[in-house]
This record gives sequence, C-alpha cells and structure tokens, in this order.
Amino acid sequence: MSKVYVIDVESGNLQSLENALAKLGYQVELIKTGDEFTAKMDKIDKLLLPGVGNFGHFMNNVHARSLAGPIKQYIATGKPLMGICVGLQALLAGSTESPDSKGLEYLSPLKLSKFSEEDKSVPHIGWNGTVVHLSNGEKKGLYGIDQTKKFYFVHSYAALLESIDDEKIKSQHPELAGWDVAVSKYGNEHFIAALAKGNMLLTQFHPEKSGEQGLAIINSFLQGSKYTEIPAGASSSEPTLTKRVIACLDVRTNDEGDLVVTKGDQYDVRERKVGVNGEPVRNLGKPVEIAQKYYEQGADEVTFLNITSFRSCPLKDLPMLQVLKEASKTVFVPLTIGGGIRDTVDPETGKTFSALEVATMYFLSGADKVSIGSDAVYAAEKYYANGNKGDGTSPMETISKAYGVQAVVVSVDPKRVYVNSPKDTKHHTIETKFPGPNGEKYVWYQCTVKGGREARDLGAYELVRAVEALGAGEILLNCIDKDGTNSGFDLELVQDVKDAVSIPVIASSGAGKPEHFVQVFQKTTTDAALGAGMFHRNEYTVGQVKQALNESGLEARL
Ligand code: 1PR
Repeated sequence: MSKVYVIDVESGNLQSLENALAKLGYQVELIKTGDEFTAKMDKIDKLLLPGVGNFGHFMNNVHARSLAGPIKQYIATGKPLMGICVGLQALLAGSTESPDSKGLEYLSPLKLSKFSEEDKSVPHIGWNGTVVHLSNGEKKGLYGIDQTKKFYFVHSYAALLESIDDEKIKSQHPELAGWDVAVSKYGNEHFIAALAKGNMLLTQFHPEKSGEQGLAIINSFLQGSKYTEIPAGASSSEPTLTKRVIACLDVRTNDEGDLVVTKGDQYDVRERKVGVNGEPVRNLGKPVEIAQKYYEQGADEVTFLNITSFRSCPLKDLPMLQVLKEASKTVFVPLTIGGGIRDTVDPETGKTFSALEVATMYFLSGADKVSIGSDAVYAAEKYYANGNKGDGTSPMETISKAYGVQAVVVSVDPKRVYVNSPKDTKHHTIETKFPGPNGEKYVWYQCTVKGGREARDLGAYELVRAVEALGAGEILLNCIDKDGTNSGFDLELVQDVKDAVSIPVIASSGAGKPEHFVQVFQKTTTDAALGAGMFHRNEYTVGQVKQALNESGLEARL
C-alpha cells in the first residue's frame, strides 16, 4: 500500500482526510514536528498540508513545531504537496485575520482578507463552483477541478481577486505568473479556489468533504494526473453557491438500549401522545446506515443530534462518538454533532471536562462542526446580564477560538408566544400573518432548553445576536411549533433571524415535501434548509428535493 504523509498540527478534523485517503487505498503517516519531518524528508514523496480554523493559530502551531523550515525545504525539492484550506492560506504572505502572523510567503504580496458581509453571510459555507485558468492557456481541468463540479468551502477569509477574467488577473497579480488558478465567486466577490504549480496543488475548498468528486481530486493529485479533460458540452458560466440541503438525524437510546434515529412532532418522539411516558420511542433505523443513505441521495451535509444528552453524560455516551467514527468512513460531506456540548462532570472519575474538551472528542472522531443548544441560551443570558459582553468561558468563545467560528453552530429551539401588541412584551416581536388563538397579531419566539422542556425569558432574535457576538459561525434554526408538522418552514421566523445576524442560517422544522424547500429559498434569504421526518419516513429523497429546487431555478448540487 502506498504511503501518504500528512502534516498534523493537532487542530481540527483530520479524521475525514485520513478516511478519504484510506478509501483511496493509501496508508497515512502523520508528521507532527519539524524533527520528524527532517528525519523522514528523503522518504516523503507525497505530502498533504491540511488546515482548518484561525490562520494565526495554525501558523503559530506550524512555527511552534518547527515545521516551517522543513516544509520550505520539501517544496524546494519539487515533490508533490497538496495544501487544503488553511493549508493553502499558510503558503501566502499573511491574513488580515491575524495581522501579526506571517505566512510562508510564497506568492507575495498575495494576502487573505475577510469577505464583505454587506451582501452575504460570512463564513462562506457550502458547495460552490470554479472557473479554471491554466497558465499555458489550455482549456483543461486541474486535477479534475473544472466548471462542471461543485466543492465544499467553509471559510471567512480568502485571497480576493478583483475579477474572474484571466487577463485582468494576470495584469493585477504578477505574482500569479506561472500558476494555474481556479477562481470562485461568493456574492459579488471573486477569490482563489485553487492554485497549482509544478507538483503543488493548493485548494481553498475541502476535497475530503466534497463527496466522490472531491475524493477524485485527491486521487488525481496522488496519481499526478494534473491536466484533465473537461466533460463535453460543459458551460462556462460564472460559479455560484448552490442551495444547501441538510438531512438531520435525531438520535437517542431507545428503551432496549439501542441507539436509534427517531423523530416525533413538536419534540415528542414517543409513539403516541397519550400516556407519553409508557409508549416506546419511535425507531426509524440505525444512525450510520441512515446517514450513508442520505449521503448517497446527495445530502450536502448530515447533522446528528443526540437528543437525550441532557440526561446522560456525553463522556459515557461513547456510542455517539462511535457513530461519528463509523459515519465519517463512508460519508464524505460535512458532519455536525449536537447535544451535550457543554462543561461536564464525568460521574465515574469526578473529573470536569470543559465544553471545548467535549467538542475536541467529537472533532477527533470525524465531526466538522459541533452544535450547541441549551448552553448557548445560558451563555446568551449571561452575555446580556454582563452588559452585552462575553466573559471568555462560553462554549462559543472557547471552541471558536481553538477551531474557528465555522466549527460552531448554535441550535435554537424556539416556541411561539402570541401577544396583541409589541408593547405587551420586552422581547422582539414580529407582526404575523398567522394570528394567535385569540386573534393576537404579534408573536415572539421564546427560547427553550433541554429539548424544549424548559422555556426561558429570552427571545430567539436576542439569542442569535448574542451568540454571533460570542463566536457562533452558523445558526440551526428549529421551531417547536412547526417540528414534524409537514406544513412547511416558519418563513416569518427564518427571515427575522436572517435579518438579525450576518452568519449563515439553516432553516429547520416543518418540511413535509420538496416544495417547502423551494418556498423557503424563494421567500426568505436563508442559507440552507434542513429536513428530517419527510426523509426518514421515505416519503421523499434528498435527490427529489434537489430536483425540485433545480426545476424552480434554484441551483442545487445533484
Ligand atoms: O441542549 O446542547 O444538549 O442540544 C440538544 C439538541 O437536541 C438540540 O439541538 C435540540 O434541538 C435537539 N433536541 C432535543 N430534544 C429533541 C426532540 O426532538 N425531542 N430535537 C431535539 C430537535 C429538531 C430538529 C428536527 C427538525 C426538523 N429536533 O432536529 O430535525 O425540527 O424536523 P422535521 O423536518 O421532521 O419537521 P443541547
């Protein structure tokens, strides 16, 4: 079996990359220090430099481990190197994200800047296209990257370009002379999606999270198949971000002690409403198999929510770690895990584990993002009590600092509360087209914790603003009134939350048919939409949802 060397600065999810390489038939050896690298320099003939999170944090790790020198030495040999995400960024001059940290200074003065939030959500999360300009002017793909494919991006900073036009790029960036460049577009901004020169390939996107097409890019790199044919009849329109469709699996232990995917309505997952406690938990199947099925149907992401985490200790909850480990071996799209991401005392040892340590266990098992529910509400309450300031201890703050904001999702579980007038409550209200039971024309959305069991004195609008300030990178917006009703998303709530924040929002709860996805993307500015019950009950596939989106002129990745 051929060996591939991977630089590991121990931040972020390397498990998925290792799984992708294993699937392609390669054995992985991790390089963690400069000394190790130097000792093996002659043996290494294929090297990967993956990176996620904060640029400064990553560069500090590279320097602290004395890796910068050996990386440069290796590059000088001309042997194959593939940099992924922050691995691409590390080779540039620097980033406005961490002005005090220097990059490895290839391609100077090219630097990274933050995307503008004026016309779009930041981070840029999702599947986007590219246009490839080869330095020799040929019309070919680059290791399989071409305009017919979509890849998964997740980043707030990018090497921004003024144009997508080859001639303009060349005249504005003489440092790119001799480089093949793949350009992508987000909102009104163009940026570098991939770079290649000699045996070096750098991608801003994550090929290991970009499904089979992404794995094919890694394979082309490892095989040295640099210039690839573009499928006949490929159009060369500008790249666009597709509408993201997410499949969500609520997971819990059933009464027999097995971990099952379940789904109820309005957060009641027991078979019947009457005599709730005595009825069995709805068992819809095994989490890993179901995740695999949605991956094959074309899900852009899969989310697992451990919905009874508030009862059991997550450290004891090894089956969820096992679910992730197994799922990430075959599911090559981003995986999110939620439920129980908080400071936890292990009942066996009495030792306290921080939310960051709990999240780290999940990242090391193959999660790309963690989703925080109850603790986000407590942290937001504290934030407001503290004069709109964090104290550095919330999971949003600690996890985003270590892994980047793109790894931190906040899951919101709100319930409608109707009022006659905005004056009747201190919370932010919406004038609703669907009046309350007594004709009330206004509604506010009350946050809950512990899976909807306890309501708090905080509105969803206030919550999302606080958690964005604390370091959340995305909002997973449920709605208890809509959950499992198959009546469509709560469009008023979705748009209200979209207007409240600049980070991406995932609309959730209520999807019952593909048209509901069309509706939420047409009538709101949501970044993504999530479904659960309609997929679990086999009423529709993810593919059918995407087909409906495409037929309505909303681009989805098929
Ligand atoms: O509080 O940090 O431990 O996180 C607990 C997590 O578990 C939260 O994300 C919370 O939303 C979730 N959760 C807790 N109890 C339940 C339950 O159902 N009893 N599930 C639960 C939340 C909502 C979505 C669902 C959508 C779409 N389920 O996951 O998938 O509503 O459903 P639909 O398309 O069928 O309408 P913490």
